[in-house]
Amino acid sequence: MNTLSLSEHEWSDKQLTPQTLESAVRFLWDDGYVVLKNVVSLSHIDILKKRTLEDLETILARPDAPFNFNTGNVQQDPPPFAPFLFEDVLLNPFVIQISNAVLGPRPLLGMYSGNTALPGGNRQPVHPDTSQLWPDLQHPTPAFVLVINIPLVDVDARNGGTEFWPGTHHDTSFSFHQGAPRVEEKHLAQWRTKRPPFQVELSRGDIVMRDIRMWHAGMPNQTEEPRPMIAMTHAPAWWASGEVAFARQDQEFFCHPDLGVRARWVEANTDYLHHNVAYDLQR
Ligand SMILES: O=C(O)CCC(=O)C(=O)O
Repeated sequence: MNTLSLSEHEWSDKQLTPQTLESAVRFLWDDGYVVLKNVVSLSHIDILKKRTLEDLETILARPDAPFNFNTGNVQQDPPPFAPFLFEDVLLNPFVIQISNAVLGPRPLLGMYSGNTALPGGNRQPVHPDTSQLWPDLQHPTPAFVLVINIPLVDVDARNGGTEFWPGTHHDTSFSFHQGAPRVEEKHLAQWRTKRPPFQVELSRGDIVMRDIRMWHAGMPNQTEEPRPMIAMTHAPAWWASGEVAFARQDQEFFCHPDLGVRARWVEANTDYLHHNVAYDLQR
């Protein structure tokens, strides 16, 4: 795995060295992902995990629960208001440096959501979250959206570590401008011989950043415990993502010189558990 552990200096300066930054950019370009070890406070992770597991009951009680591809993976937003907003989650300085280096100055946060892998679920079909910008490109474009995942529990193959297909973000032979994002078996077979997929292993406190085009799949959670994981996106301002509903009272929290937010400012008690919808669901 492409893993970066930060030095004490980087920690105290809240600043990556040029060498670490270059490694992160190179990992994202070459393979489509990079893991930053131990960059979120565990006390923040535990607060978010507790609330997320409480909220899960409400989401699963919905007759229209927002399952992704199958009933083993549910879309779940973290609480989008204080006291659940943490700088090392939403405005992580290391993540912001990397996304500025990859995407250009001051990208926008365009999604604050998550995926919970439920005990006993099936695997998802392999998919990218967004296609190449145009079909049949001769050369891949630079990255235009980064997905930032933060697991709220330790993750490995037992509890549904996401399956990654490194390098596939540059495969311009697959695009889904029409139809579903599911990658067909003929494409998977070609990659399997060239560069087989693997399941990510992450500890609480780690962050994984990935190019949104990289193929991946949510995997079965074979344990008794749900596996919650936050998902955010960073993208340049020209990328038309949706808006994230954050509380008006928290506007100041999001003022940052190097990261904007595509926000819809709402009242703090606005319902955040009933707005996602199921995606390409096969029951
Ligand atoms: O939950 C995961 O591990 C990945 C989920 C995913 O890729 C999706 O729902 O699009």
